[in-house]
Amino acid sequence: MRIVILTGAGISAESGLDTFRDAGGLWARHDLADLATPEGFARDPALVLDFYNQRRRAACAAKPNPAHAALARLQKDNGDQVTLVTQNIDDLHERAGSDPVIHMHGSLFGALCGACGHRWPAPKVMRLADGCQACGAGSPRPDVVWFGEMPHQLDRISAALARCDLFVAVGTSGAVYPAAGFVDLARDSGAETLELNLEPGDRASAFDTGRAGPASDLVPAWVDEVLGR
Ligand code: BV8
Ligand code: ZN
Repeated sequence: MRIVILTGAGISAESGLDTFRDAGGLWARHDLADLATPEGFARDPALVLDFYNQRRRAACAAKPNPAHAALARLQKDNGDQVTLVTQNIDDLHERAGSDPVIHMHGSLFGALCGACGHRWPAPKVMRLADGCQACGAGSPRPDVVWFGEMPHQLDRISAALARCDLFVAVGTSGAVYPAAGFVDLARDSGAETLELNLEPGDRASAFDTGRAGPASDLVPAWVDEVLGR
């Protein structure tokens, strides 16, 4: 059975990482226009670098939780039948043993030069003064996808959605596109769709089935079911 899994910030919540739209979440405390758009970065690059330095520090201090571990187990037992796509920019899926992980919105652990497109591993703390290693231009940015920017590997994701038998969304509010539309692509290609979330997301009605609860309970139980089939 070919499975596509899409994870969001909710899968890392029990590892202590902030979500965006829950009470007290990142977008409740910050204006996403200042921190997660190219315009915001152009206006105040130091503010944006600091925001991502803080999140990189938090991600390094966090540990994968049983939900990450269960998805890694599923991937190990099912090889190329499982396509894991994450909207998250932390590395908890990798640290739980998942491989490959499609980071459609980029990663905290990558740096990108806006001038020449060069990419390199991000230092723990990114500073404005650290120019690009290839062209020397100033203000390199985190290699993440901001609002208005093209997410990564969409053709690979769409191809997997077009031929999957099951699409599972874990811990995502379904508020941001094109990720929020993946359930429609999966359903249109005849796949079964399942939402695992603390509470129903914005696209809950588009899923065949929804289970409510914390990811660290729901995901291991669901993986046991799939592996037991
Ligand atoms: C683009 C990276 C052009 C940076 C992020 C229609 C089509 C296409 C685009 C648009 C469109 N309509 C509007 C747009 C523009 C925009 C958009 O969608 N805006 C929204 C606000 C309306 N989209 C874009 O700009 C995208 N690019 O459109 O390019 C294009 C067009 C078509 C096709 C291709 C390209 C780029 C968007 C990417 C922005 N970058 N993050 C960073 O991390 O700083 S967005 C960020 O928020 C995440 O990456 C994620 O994508 C998004 C949603 O976050 P979630 O992960 O879902 O987290 P959230 O807090 O919202 O929800 C948490 C969930 O977890 C909740 O449901 C909660 O109940 C649950 N939960 C909590 N605790 C637990 C739990 N679940 C289980 N267990 C728990 N313990
Ligand atoms: Zn450069």
